[in-house]
Amino acid sequence: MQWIHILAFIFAGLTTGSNLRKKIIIDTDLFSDVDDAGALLLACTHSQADLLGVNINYPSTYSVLAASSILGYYKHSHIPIGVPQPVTNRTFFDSRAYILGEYASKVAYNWRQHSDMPWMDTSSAWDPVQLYRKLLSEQEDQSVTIASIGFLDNLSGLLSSSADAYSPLPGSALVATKVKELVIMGGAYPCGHEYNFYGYNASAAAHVINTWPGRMVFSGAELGGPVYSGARLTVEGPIGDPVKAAYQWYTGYNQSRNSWDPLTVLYAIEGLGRTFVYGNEGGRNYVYPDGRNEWLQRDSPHAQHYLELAVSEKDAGALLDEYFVQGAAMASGQ
Ligand SMILES: *[C@@H]1O[C@H](CO)[C@@H](O)[C@H](O)[C@H]1NC(C)=O
Ligand SMILES: *[C@@H]1O[C@H](CO)[C@@H](O)[C@H](O)[C@H]1NC(C)=O
Ligand SMILES: *[C@@H]1O[C@H](CO)[C@@H](O)[C@H](O)[C@H]1NC(C)=O
Ligand SMILES: CC(=O)N[C@H]1CO[C@H](CO)[C@@H](O)[C@@H]1O
Repeated sequence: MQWIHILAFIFAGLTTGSNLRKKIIIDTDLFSDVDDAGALLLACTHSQADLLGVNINYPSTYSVLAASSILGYYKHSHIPIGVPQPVTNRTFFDSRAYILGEYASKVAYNWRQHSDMPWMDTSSAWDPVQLYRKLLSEQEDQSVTIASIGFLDNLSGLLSSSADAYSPLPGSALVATKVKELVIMGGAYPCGHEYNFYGYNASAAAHVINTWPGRMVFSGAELGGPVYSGARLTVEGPIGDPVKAAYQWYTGYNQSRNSWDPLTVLYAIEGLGRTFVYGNEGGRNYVYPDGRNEWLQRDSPHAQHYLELAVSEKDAGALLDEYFVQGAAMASGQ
């Protein structure tokens, strides 16, 4: 695995402080799975990422506060966070396997000194659609990458939005003008029935995927499912790191987790690089009303792709682990 270390260091060195950094907005549930926390670690610490904002798409107080604590810990407290109101106080409980542990409330509370939201008070969070409209309107045309690693409701709201103080463009035109690429963890390829599309509001998923006026790249269940990461962070990560703690609470010490979301964000930041290839030639994704999806051999006005790994599953997991451990070490000043 030595080449991975060397590569990651070269990459980090070459790109630090460069203006090649990708402008990224993350739309995350940060609730039932810990891989969203790994994805946020990447987005905050990867030298090629310029995080503009984070929208939460699961309406839990703890998801918002956990995001605020994590961003604050990684010195990104200036990054705005959006959530649809009203929020509930729901927490995750693993009623399927009774193995996975809840982490969002614990990260939110124990790192609350890093958050700029008062404990249990999310009233300063943005409305997600307004936040999208503000952030997009401030950026150059075709410059923003959105990484969707949860439910699609906020993005559906963005597409349906009207002109406002931020932009005279309706949502769809604003997206077509400002967004370079929408990267989505959801669905399965070439076809399947995956949670992010059916689990919350399948109509919102269908609306976004079937009508998005620009380029889309998909990361399916089969991409990140067999790639495991996180164990090294729980062993080697600095003691005060919130994402290390989140993985420890969720999976346990030296245990790994599937890498759906961090792989998706890695693609959003680095593009294909050495890690990914496109799995399709032409065609487009289609989402049915029940959240099933299928790759249709039908032309699309904007390029659509789904991702496959260009490296082994083991090497992809090792690369993520390397980024987690390096990013966490850097953030703690080690
Ligand atoms: C969530 O908990 C806080 C603090 O206990 C309480 O003030 C608030 O009303 C609760 N929110 C809901 C929706 O129950
Ligand atoms: C589901 O999404 C659709 C499309 O965005 C929206 O019209 C509808 O109100 C949403 N339903 C719920 C229950 O949020
Ligand atoms: C972590 O787990 C790996 C294998 O799963 C093992 O080789 C290693 O010794 C463990 N490390 C610690 C510190 O427990
Ligand atoms: C499910 C969900 O959270 N959807 C929301 C996305 O954002 C818009 C406005 O910001 C809300 O009205 C939706 O309810």
